[in-house]
Formats: sequence, C-alpha cells, structure tokens
Amino acid sequence: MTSLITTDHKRLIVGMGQTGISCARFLTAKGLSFDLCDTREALPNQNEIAAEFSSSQIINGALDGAVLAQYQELIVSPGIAIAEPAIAFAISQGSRVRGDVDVFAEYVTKPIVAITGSNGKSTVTTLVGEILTAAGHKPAVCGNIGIPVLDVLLNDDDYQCYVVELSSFQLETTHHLAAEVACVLNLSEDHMDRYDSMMSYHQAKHRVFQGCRSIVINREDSLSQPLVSDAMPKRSFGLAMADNAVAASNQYSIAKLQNENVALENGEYLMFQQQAVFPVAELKIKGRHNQLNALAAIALVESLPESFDVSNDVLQQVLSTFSGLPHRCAWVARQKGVDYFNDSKGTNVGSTLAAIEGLATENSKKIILIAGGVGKDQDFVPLADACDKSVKQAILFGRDAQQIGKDLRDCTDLAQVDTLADALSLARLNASEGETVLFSPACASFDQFSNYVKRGEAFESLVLEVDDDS
Ligand code: UMA
Ligand code: ADP
Repeated sequence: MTSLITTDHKRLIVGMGQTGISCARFLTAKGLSFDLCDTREALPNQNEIAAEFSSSQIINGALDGAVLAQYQELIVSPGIAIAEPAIAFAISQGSRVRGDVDVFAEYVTKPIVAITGSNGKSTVTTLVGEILTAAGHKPAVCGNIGIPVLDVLLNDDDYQCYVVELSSFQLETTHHLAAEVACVLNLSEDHMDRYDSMMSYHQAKHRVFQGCRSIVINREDSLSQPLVSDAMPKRSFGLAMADNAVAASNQYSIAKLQNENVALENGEYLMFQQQAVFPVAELKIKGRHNQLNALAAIALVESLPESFDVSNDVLQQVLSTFSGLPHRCAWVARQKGVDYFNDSKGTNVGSTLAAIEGLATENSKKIILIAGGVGKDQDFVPLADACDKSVKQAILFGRDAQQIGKDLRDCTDLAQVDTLADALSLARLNASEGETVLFSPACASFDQFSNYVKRGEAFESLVLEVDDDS
C-alpha cells in the first residue's frame, strides 16, 4: 500500500470481498464517496471492481497505518481484525472504525431479529426466516449466513423485517444495532486465534444486545445471558423448566408428557410454559442441540410485534418439514450397514460435541470420528468425555492433528493421517455394521480446502465413490 496516496474521500472500505463490495454499492446508491483497499496485490475481479467504482481509488497490498489514518472513517470487513497494527494506528490518529452491519443499523427502519452464538446461528436464522415466510410475512434472511446485510437493504421495499445472523467479527465493528430482539444462542470456545481470551470473544458477542428492545436467553448457558434491567422484555429457552418464578416467565422447554391429556400422544414435546407446542419425535432436525435451536427460533419469532403474528398451524407445518441445512450432521449414505454423516460445518469443539452427543447410542462406542484441520488455538480436551463414552476411534488429519491427538490421548483409540481421503479409507476399514462414521472436524478447513462447503462436498463425494449396497 503506497503512502503517497491523496484523496478527497473521507471513507475507506477495507477488504474487497463480499462485504466490501456490498458497502461500495450501498454507499454509491446513497451518493456517498469512498475509496477501497485489499491486502491482496490483485483480485481476480479487480478490473470489474475498478470499472464499477471508477471514481474511487483502489489500493492493493499490505495495510499501511499512515494511509489508513488519512481517512476519517474505515469500514472494515469482518475477515480483518481491527487489532491489526495499521488499523490500530489509524484509530489512535482519530479514524473511526465501523463495519457493514453498523452502516446497516444506521439506515434500517424495520425490525431486526439479531442472532449470534458459537453454534446454531445459521440453523436458527434459517428457521426463523422459514417460519415468518410461511406465515406470509416478508423477512430478509441475511448477514454472516452468506448474504451481506447492505445488499438486502438496497431492496428494502421487498422486506418487512430483517433476520440477521451475526458473527463476533461483525459485532466487533457494530456500535448500535438496536434490534427488536437479540439473542446469543450459546457460547463456547471459537476463534481463539483472533481473540486473546474467552472474555474478549464474549464481549464481542454481547455487543448484539446494544440498544435492543427485547432479548431471548439460553437458561442453561449463563455466558449467553446479558446484564440487563429486569424491565427488559425477555423470553428464555432450555431443555428443563426453571423453577423460580422470574426465570419461569415466558419459558420454552422440553417436557415428557404422560397420560396428561387425551388429545396428545405420550412423549416429549417442545413446550411454551405448561403448554405443548410440538412433538419432538416429529421434528425433522435431530439431536438435543436442534431441539434447542427450534425452541430458540420460536421464542425469537414470538418476541416480534403482533403484526408478525404466526399461527399454530404455520408453526406445526414448518417444524415438521424443515430438515436442516447441508453440512450440519447431514446423513450421506449407509454402506455395509455403516451410516456416514457429513458435519463439515462443525468447525469448533462445541459443535463437534453436539454432533457426537446427537448421534451417540447409550453405553456403546459406535462412532468413528474424523476430525482435524486448522484448530484455531482451541482446547480440545472438552471432547474427551464424549469420546470416552461414544467414540470407538478418532481419526485425525490436517494441520493440527497432532495437537488434537495430545488433547484426546487416553480417551479413545487414535489414528493420525494426512488427508481426508486417507481418513475415510481408514474409517471404512475399521467400521463394523451398525456403526457410524461421523465427519465433524471441530476445525476450520483452510489448510486443505477453500471453505467448509468444499470440504463437506469432498467428504460426500469420497463416500459416494463406493456403491451404496445397503
Ligand atoms: N481481506 C484482506 N485482508 C485480510 C482479510 C481479508 O484484505 O487480512 C480481504 C479479503 O481478501 C477479502 C475481503 O477482505 O477480499 C473480505 O473478506 P472477508 O474475509 O471479510 O469476507 P467477506 O467475503 O466479506 O465475507 C464476510 C464473512 N467472512 C468472514 O467473516 C471471514 C462471511 O462469513 C459472511 O458470510 C459475509 O461477510 C456476508 O456477511 C463467512 C465466515 O467464515 C461464512 N464467517 C465466520 C464464521 O462463520 O465462523 C465468522
Ligand atoms: P453456525 O452458523 O453458528 O456455525 P450452524 O447452524 O451452521 O451454526 O451449525 C454449525 C455446527 O454446529 C453444525 O455442526 C451443527 O451440527 C452444530 N450445531 C448446531 N446447533 C447447535 C447448538 N445449538 N449447539 C451446539 N452445536 C450446534
């Protein structure tokens, strides 16, 4: 990045990926000027970007604090940490740093459902969107899920509300979201290569509550709960009912009904207060974590103003048909009596733990786990108990296989290989009829794949290379 740059523009968009380009288009539509930069020397679509934003300067190469400090406002993409020395220097010189979600919050006038957490964000965001759509409302489903918020805000007339998935990276640069309802679904270690402690990660996540009008909390995860006044409207979800009166208000939970009501079959139900909402057995998304996700989604929808009313019939219809998103504990095939599951989106310890617990059968070690990749400085020890109980063998591959192996030693049989293909070959050799091969890496994919989708697709095609003879 050259420091000889001179510009009349006051804003610099830092990062020219999906987020940066959405900011550039939005600012252009608002008649506001800006420059653009990216640490890459040349982007594959550099010429197209230069042509589309011909009145902006485009700066490529390593970030330079002196250049950045010439701008009053830096709109920083989530992939770039604001702790980067060049950005920190610009801040010290008076530059204001914000992200695309902060710009969105400045302009948006319709209700926002804001969803963050370590795991389950995309599932809950999608489910909330599906429920609202089925009820005839027009939600925009956007954010970290893959659709930049400013892209959808450009088509604001098409929507009645915004259901936004937010990452901690996006929240770091968001100053006042003012959501209609905000939720941290759960909190467990992730992105420890970007944050210096769990506390900083927690602080970033909790920025989702700034200026919100109501909250949804996870009763069983104290780290998900904000410090807010008792007057703040609140709904809560958790597997068990809380027994004290305050926590009991607006409670969503799971309960086993037996001979309670002739109109209902015995079994487990999603509950609101004492009222059965939906039978667990009829949920298409499986596992305890997905039951919690379903409760969270209902609580979020029911926190919206009355104009977003959703009938019981609509709720039943969506809950009985929503089968989850690809690459999240998705069944791929049964071969020689062995079930193969792709959980490539299991990119941290919390999600892999949920996957093992979701697929475990009581008192038997019938899972062969394939894990590994970029460990993001996580501690893998929290997987040890679940491996001890339910994992017959853990096959580790990729950059941080050795580190994971150290954390899991003694709890299960371990094997280390180089690639996903090697891991699957070994799993095939060792899996017996009635067992499960679970690919849930607990790691990011960047050492061997461009993203979790490509990694999951690779796993599925490796599995399906062999004929399904089930
Ligand atoms: N860039 C630099 N220098 C860097 C890092 C990035 O110049 O050090 C550039 C990149 O070259 C890229 C651009 O900045 O051209 C933007 O990259 P980005 O990494 O900020 O990503 P976007 O393409 O803008 O996509 C982002 C989110 N990416 C990240 O947070 C890393 C997407 O989440 C999100 O879907 C998208 O905005 C729309 O809101 C992805 C993700 O991995 C799925 N999120 C993480 C997660 O879910 O764990 C947080
Ligand atoms: P996110 O968007 O937060 O990454 P996803 O819905 O995409 O969440 O799911 C990511 C991974 O986390 C998948 O492996 C999924 O099985 C797992 N998961 C989903 N919901 C939960 C939850 N409530 N608790 C723990 N793990 C979960």
